[in-house]
Amino acid sequence: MNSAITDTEAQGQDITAQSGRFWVVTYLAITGLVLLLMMVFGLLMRLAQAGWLAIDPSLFYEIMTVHGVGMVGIASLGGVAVMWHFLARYVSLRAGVLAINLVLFLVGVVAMLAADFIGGFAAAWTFLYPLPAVSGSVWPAWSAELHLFGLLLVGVGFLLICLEVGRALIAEYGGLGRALGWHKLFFNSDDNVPPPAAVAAAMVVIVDTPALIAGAAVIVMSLVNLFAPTIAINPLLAKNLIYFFGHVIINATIYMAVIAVYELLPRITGRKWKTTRVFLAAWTLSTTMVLVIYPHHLLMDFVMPTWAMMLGQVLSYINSFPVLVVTGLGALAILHRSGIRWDLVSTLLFISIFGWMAGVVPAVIDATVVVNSVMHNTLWVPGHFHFYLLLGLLPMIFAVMIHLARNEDVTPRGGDLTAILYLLFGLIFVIMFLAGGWASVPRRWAVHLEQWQIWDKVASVMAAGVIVIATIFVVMFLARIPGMLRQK
Ligand code: HEM
Ligand SMILES: [Cu+2]
Repeated sequence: MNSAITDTEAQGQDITAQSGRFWVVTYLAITGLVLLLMMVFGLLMRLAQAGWLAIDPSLFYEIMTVHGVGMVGIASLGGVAVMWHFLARYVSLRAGVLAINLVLFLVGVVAMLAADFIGGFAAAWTFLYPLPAVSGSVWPAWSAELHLFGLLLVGVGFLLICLEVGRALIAEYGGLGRALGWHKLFFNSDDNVPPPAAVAAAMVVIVDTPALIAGAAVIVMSLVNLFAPTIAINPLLAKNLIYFFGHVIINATIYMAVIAVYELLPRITGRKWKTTRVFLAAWTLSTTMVLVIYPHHLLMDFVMPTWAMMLGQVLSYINSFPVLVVTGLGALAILHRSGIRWDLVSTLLFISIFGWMAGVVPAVIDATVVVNSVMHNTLWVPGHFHFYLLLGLLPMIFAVMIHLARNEDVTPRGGDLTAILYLLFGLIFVIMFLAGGWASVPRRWAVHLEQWQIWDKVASVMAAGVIVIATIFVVMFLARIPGMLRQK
């Protein structure tokens, strides 16, 4: 780092750090509130499927669209907040980008809410071509246009974040390869070795930038098709672009949020999370693989080239393991004989590692062609991704919220029972999805047969439990905001 910082520079950095903190807190507050709202929407869907609540099917699909795109969007916003908060200690980030992204995000969200709830757009967060334009007059073209336009704004905002984080990493480490620690990995050089937070951020920049560009490209193509229906798109190309975008974006949310594990467990236990060569190799491997395994979403598209499918299946098996293993083993190594006294933050972090690891198992099972031909489009799919998002990603974000609410003081203060209740409710909730999938209950159906509803009913009760506990976490955070902002 630069040792000759002048007073004005130092002052400038201090102000940047302060405004960075303001935006991170704002991001997390919005994340908490939107998460709760989207969870309630999820509960409404589950209640409708259980037969306990009458919802018009077209409203169900509107809610499903809002819940899907809303959760993915807010997971990204929360992930950015976590990444930014910790990364800002190592590289110099310009907080103004957070403000610009937030404006684009909020305008985009308002556009999508209007398009879906007023215009009736309900083509799911995957907006698969040509559905937006061919709704069988369920929704007018303007609502599809407005929704896609809103999504485009949100994507552009996140692209700006990626560019800024990429710029800061390059400025500090001299290149994205060096931010991934390649000089240490390949040449065993100990020169300015990036901390785990920077390695994860570099991976996110590398994978999210092309994903967001692919997403923007296919959104613009769909918009052109909506305005000029004679201009058609190759549907297979559209599907590839959409799933490349969607797959990478949702995966990257965890790669941002896991920085909380790398930063907080060491502070709690007083031990360092070292950037070893094994750690670096794992992150480099996952960086490349996460980009090429998206065809596991197209395993039933027989027109896809066979090699792409084989790549999708085989690399899906391997993809998650490197980072999962270094994170899981790294956490165990840090915890082993550390004399840790469990409390809310550490328990949430531990749950998050479990939820992420365990949630990957049903995902990998589904990425197998013979299984996929049975499980494709069943509730198995929401089963696996709710597993690692609800029990992997969210606990990481909640842990950071509570950590900030406690003024970053890591003295154990109890509260682990609340976290365990969250795990319990969440686990049974996702198991109900998996059980439905096991019995071949289709996903994305507003109306369920009576014999499926037992799982829907149990899931509804558990979802209510999850919402209560999540509300406690969010309120703990919101209540402490004035104190957080007053702090240096
Ligand atoms: C209390 C918590 C939650 C409840 C009750 C809930 C409920 C639901 C339900 C009922 C569906 C539709 C399943 C179907 O029949 O196909 C769904 C879909 C979905 N959920 Fe959740 N969910 C919750 C949390 C989350 C979280 C935390 C995320 C991500 C961070 C998430 C992301 C999604 C996505 C992406 C879809 C797919 C929508 C689609 O098929 O287009 N959910 N959720
Ligand atoms: Cu995927």
